[in-house]
Amino acid sequence: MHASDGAHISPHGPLQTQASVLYKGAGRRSPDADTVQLNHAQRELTVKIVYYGPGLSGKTTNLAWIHSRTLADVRGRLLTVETHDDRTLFFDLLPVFFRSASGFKVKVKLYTVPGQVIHNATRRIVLQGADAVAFVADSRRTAGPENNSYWKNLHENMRENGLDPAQVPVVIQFNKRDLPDTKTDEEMEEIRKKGKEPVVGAVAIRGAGVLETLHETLKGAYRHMEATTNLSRNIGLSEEEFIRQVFANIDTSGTELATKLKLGAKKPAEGSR
Ligand SMILES: Nc1nc2c(ncn2[C@@H]2O[C@H](COP(=O)(O)OP(=O)(O)OP(=O)(O)O)[C@@H](O)[C@H]2O)c(=O)[nH]1
Ligand SMILES: [Mg+2]
Repeated sequence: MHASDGAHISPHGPLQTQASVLYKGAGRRSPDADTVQLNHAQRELTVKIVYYGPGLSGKTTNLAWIHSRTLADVRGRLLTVETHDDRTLFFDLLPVFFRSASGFKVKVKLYTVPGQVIHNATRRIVLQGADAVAFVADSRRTAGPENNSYWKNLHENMRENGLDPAQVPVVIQFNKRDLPDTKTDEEMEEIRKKGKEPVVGAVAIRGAGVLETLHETLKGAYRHMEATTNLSRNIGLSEEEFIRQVFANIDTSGTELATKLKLGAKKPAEGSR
């Protein structure tokens, strides 16, 4: 378990329960629907962000850090479904809510996929309807082939779900930069220049780069939703307000993002470690 107040569904519980949680939480859209989940009648917008990547790259660690820094009254519980040795079995889910100035309830749902090879079907289901993806890679040189294989796997699963890899924004996080024999900053810069994806370096166990990755991913999600649904006109939500409202509820103190967004320090989240 990564979060003190997170719900833990036992992997040994009744299968029925696990399956219904999985499908209710992750499969909220039909597989081929690449449309933003906007409910005008209920004045609700749901934004789905998926942390994807190889096993043990640090996806759950990213979510646990965000959870520990998010004010308790705007976040839901960190739901984790994992094995005894802390491997994600189905997914982790952290919901964060705010109300826009125009009166829409905005739910940002952060999911992780299970990285173990055998769980590909689950990865594909959790990826359904993603508005943006944070691809968490291990920076160590030895992890290169694994990162490449999961990068391909991400694109295959996007296509399987009717998501166009050219349209869905992806942010690349190179995590575990505290370990020896990692890609150099220059190599990361090369990757940044070659591709269209933002690239963020991270040490997720210390929180370094975690909020920066979230920020880039949310920006990508907003722009994608704006292009398909015109949120600014339809619900009066600008990119500036979207980003400001999310980070108004997260303690960014001591992170590079605080300087970037010129945010003041906030109270740490209740129950944060
Ligand atoms: N040294 C170091 N270890 C890290 C870092 N981030 C995560 N870890 C460790 O890597 C291990 C795996 O982290 P998780 O967050 O569980 O990885 P995951 O990607 O969710 O793994 P799966 O659920 O199996 O897909 C844990 O022991 C973490 O403490 C980091 O930045 N540096
Ligand atoms: Mg995990």
